[in-house]
Amino acid sequence: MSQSQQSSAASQGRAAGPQVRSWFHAATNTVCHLVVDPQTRHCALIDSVLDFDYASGRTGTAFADAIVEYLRDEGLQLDWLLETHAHADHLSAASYIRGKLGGRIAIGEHIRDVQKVFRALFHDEGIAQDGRPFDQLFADGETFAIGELQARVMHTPGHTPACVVYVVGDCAFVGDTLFMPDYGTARCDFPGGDAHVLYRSVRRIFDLPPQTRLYMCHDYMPGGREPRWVCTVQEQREGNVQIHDGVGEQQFVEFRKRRDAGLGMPALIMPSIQVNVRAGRLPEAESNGVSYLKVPINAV
Ligand SMILES: N[C@@H](CCC(=O)N[C@@H](CS)C(=O)NCC(=O)O)C(=O)O
Ligand SMILES: [Fe+2]
Repeated sequence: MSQSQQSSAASQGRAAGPQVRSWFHAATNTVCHLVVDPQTRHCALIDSVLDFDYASGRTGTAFADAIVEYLRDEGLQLDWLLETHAHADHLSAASYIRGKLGGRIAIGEHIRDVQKVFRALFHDEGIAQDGRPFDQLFADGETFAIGELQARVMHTPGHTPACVVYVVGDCAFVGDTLFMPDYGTARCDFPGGDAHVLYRSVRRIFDLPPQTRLYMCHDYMPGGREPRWVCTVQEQREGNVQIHDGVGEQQFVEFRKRRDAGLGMPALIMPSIQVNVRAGRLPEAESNGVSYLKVPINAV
């Protein structure tokens, strides 16, 4: 079975649990996951992507529309549009998709801290500091329902202060904490990022049952291999090139700092942040009806 299509409890011969279908957004190496309760046909969509051509300032909905069409064709009821964090490398399509299908947009409660930082950096009072316009903010350990499935939120800071992992049955959607074992972990040099903190968050993920299926939010296809985005806790603990069980906190932090020092900023960081702290909405249109994004000059 191609990972580029889907993996499901049924196709893995497991008892009824979440069914997962994933879409890979090649332009930003992002993976968007749909979690379905097979009993009720209710579902949650995690980390959706709005197409964006920076040079022309044009947004596009081809990627999101394919997902909307799939949900409609399958007769699925979208309960949640979940974000694992305020992404720095792509625009969220959560607001756009909510407009088509309904559902509630949710993120970790520490998004408030992230909003504060970027409200100041972008000098933009249109960015709230109280979590608006997200529909729901989740605390560590909080649970919520996707149909009859129970989902649990784990606060996993390090890459950003607001990162969360969503655990649903024997699946966990890890956002940007871990990547596939042959690539490693997320960078920790964004505002509020911290490699020590990421190490501890990853160790909490490693404490999940060894056969838990971890779904990544990105894949950078090391060595030019095909995109992949799911593996078990055990595979990560045994083989993650940056943070397997044999790697201690200090060793990891030294590695991460060295690597982060050599990384350029993501191409879409400026537009992404301004849109994603607004739950995927564009800044309010100005008096001519056009929405604008800012670039702070020599401020980062
Ligand atoms: N070249 C990519 C960079 C993407 C990037 O920085 N990804 C973040 C996640 S938002 C990361 O953690 N990368 C880890 C690494 O490359 O070590 C872009 O421009 O979008
Ligand atoms: Fe990220």
